[in-house]
Amino acid sequence: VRTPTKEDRFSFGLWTVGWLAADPFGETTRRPLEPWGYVDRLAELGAWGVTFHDNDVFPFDATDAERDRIVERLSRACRDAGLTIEMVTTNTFTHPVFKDGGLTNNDRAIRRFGLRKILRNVDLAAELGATTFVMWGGREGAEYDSSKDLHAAFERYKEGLDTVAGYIKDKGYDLRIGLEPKPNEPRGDIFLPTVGHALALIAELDNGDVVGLNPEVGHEQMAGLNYTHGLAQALHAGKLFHIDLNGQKGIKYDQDLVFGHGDLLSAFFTVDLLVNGFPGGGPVYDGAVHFDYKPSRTDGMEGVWESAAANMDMFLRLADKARAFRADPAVEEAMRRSGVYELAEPTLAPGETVAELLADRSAYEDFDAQAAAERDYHYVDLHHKAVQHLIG
Ligand code: 3MF
Ligand code: MG
Ligand code: MG
Ligand code: MG
Repeated sequence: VRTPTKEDRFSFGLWTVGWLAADPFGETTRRPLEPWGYVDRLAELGAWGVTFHDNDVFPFDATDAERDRIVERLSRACRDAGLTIEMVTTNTFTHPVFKDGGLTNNDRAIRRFGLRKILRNVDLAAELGATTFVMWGGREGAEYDSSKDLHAAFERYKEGLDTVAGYIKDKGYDLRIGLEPKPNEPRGDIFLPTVGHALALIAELDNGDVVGLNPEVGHEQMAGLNYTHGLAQALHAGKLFHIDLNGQKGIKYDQDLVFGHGDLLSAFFTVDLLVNGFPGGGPVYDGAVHFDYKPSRTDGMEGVWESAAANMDMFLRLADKARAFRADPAVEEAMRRSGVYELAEPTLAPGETVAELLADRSAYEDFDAQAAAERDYHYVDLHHKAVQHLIG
């Protein structure tokens, strides 16, 4: 497998390689570097971009002067290393002021503060040339159903998103918002738990044209859902703006394993969709290949770089295999036999009206459902060919 290059558009959150491995039961196991201390090594490994939360870079209570100095230092380091700051996001979850959320906090003054923190960071994102602004509302949620007027919570979420999106448009920033769904953790229940929930709220926004999604592998899988299907529906809606790739083993806490180190078969089909697109054509993802993983607590600093490289290696290996899978004539034939290409043909003939469908006796009255039910779709054989390509 070749080594990654800038053309692969791999990017990493500073909070990924920079995770010091404190968990709810244990202290940190690694020592921090300065934010710019991660940049050179990522570039050497073949990354193209970096992303960060405001407070991955400067403290929550930094003065404006401090903030400017630190941001300038980071942006210079990125420029020198040839790395693009492609996405910026806001931390509205760590400080205790956000313990009941930012945009949906019961406390109005905190909601106004949260909105201001996000808007400040929109300006910073635009200034640094980022094109995606992720919003993960990790504290927007509840443990107790008695604690929230849920209708009001969705109204306030909508108000907050519309305010941020409207600001981006008024300023003429070349920036789009990517909402990041997650079902739980840290809240018992987080609002916008899945891709589908987020798409539904986006459709209700006044400024929804600049609002889309940043789905994360582990987050959909924590809800027991199929990540590739989530990506596909976001693409179908024209809303797949950004992705968080990582690994997860089933319905449990957010593991943030290396991409492909959780559900490998699912990762194969995710990469198949990202690099090959839909079999019958359709929208293709053209954004960054962004990793949101955590180097394991049991790894030291060398392990951090090994695991960062493993994410890119995994993606490249799966991309090779997915391309070989689709290019294999036996697979093409199996897909044909399974009817995969037939689904792209509209069910009604071009220009056909419902009245004409109702008048078509062959579609119903004369249709032999018993005979049609005899069709063997051979899906297992097709899937086995995919698994054969995957394991080589
Ligand atoms: C939490 C996450 C977040 C988001 C980030 C924005 C801390 O489970 O995945 O990472 O990805 O806030 O991208
Ligand atoms: Mg996550
Ligand atoms: Mg995760
Ligand atoms: Mg994430």
